[in-house]
Amino acid sequence: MANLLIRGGTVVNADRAFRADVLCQDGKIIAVGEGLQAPTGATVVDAGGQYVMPGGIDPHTHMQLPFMGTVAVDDFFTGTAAGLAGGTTSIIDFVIPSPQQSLLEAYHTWRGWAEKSAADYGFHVAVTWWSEGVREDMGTLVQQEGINSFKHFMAYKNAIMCDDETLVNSFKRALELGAMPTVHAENGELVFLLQKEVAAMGITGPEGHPLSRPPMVEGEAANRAIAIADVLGVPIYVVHVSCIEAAEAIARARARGQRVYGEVLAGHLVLDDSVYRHPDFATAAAHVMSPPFRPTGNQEFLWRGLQSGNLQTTATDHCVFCAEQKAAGKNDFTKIPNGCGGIEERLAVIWDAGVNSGRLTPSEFVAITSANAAKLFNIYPQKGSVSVGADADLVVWDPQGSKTLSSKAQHSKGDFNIFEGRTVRGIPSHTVSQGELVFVQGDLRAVQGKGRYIKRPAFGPNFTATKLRSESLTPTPVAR
Ligand code: DUC
Ligand code: ZN
Ligand code: ZN
Repeated sequence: MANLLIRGGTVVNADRAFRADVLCQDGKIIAVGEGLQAPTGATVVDAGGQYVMPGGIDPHTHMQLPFMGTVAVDDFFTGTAAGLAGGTTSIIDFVIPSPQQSLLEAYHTWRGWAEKSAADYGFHVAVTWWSEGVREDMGTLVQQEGINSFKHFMAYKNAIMCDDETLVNSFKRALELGAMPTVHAENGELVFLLQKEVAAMGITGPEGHPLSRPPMVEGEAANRAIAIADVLGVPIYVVHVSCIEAAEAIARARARGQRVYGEVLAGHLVLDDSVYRHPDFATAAAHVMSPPFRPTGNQEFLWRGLQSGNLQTTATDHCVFCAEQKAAGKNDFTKIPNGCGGIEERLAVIWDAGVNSGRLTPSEFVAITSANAAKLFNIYPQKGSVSVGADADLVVWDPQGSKTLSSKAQHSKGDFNIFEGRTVRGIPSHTVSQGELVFVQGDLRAVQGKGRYIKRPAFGPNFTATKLRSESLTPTPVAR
């Protein structure tokens, strides 16, 4: 494989930023330092005036997800290609078995679908039901297949929702295996009830969606999942934290010393719930995702969470449905397929609203878009770091470049862009995946099938607070 030298930029890692050239060979970074010589035949990228950062990791995507009677339109190729165009070089997607389906069978199905991926990928596996077989499959997935995180949907009653019994059994098993439980925190029983109550009020349009999923529905589930994890002594990662109630639950638990982590979506940072009151059904429906966009005030609280370190990662929940699919809920908002895009826009939106506004330093940006996800899902520093020996997954970031985001120019197959019309300053000029240029000044060179499955090892013995917990709970029999 040819060499690639990125010359004259400022390397930004999560811990520091410094002037250095970066030399890549055979898919790895082999040197980082000033004044590096280009080997014969090397491709040289001039990064003068630009930042050289680890490629983004989106730890939450749903490519070609079969969901709510349809299938998300971005497959593993188009979705990851869109990511590369935006500087994201790895994703962690979700295997979601149907209730009663074997986890391993579902895992192999998703592995097959993902073979067309243009960027490196991994999977969280959802636990949607419980049995001895599920317990065994979790072991096989961790010990043989490189899975170290399991997802639990606390919403979507009568479909993929976990009850408390399943949460408890699965969290306990994850603890035994050194795997991270993650939750979609919404109380599915409350959503089920509120959907009927909102319909009974005569509200059938997309404006009913946020009414049926208010912030406390998320806050309750986050608190419950965190409490269960605390009793069992297992760390927990809460996906798409969208509101003050859930962010506060995480902050409180962390202040008590619990290992709780939270993820925020780019959309939840910059959009509010007014989108659901848009007079055009297609526009309002295009924003239907769960949890919904929240009233003004929540967004600033999420930024504060990222600034303080109480929330650690950013993602997109990239799960794209077109207008024709969203139209299934024309007369009933509960039938609108839930999901929005964003994998191509995430880095630019967060840079523009986060770094340009002074909320985040460039290093903090790298932490929340790449390094923290790599650390939390145990692939650091292979991913998430510009350092010798790391994978050569990089983005050369032009802080002066700007563009106006639009569905017309996006690489996703979706027909809508939730960031439509937003002008961002700070965009990728080049994306490097496995040491190869895959995006150059607007020219996308994604290759179908080039992405690799990245195994993620189980966490080590100090992963949990179990020891402390079990000591404090050591029962002392009462002599009678
Ligand atoms: N939320 C969505 O909006 N789409 C996919 C799954 C989810 O939890
Ligand atoms: Zn979710
Ligand atoms: Zn999701």
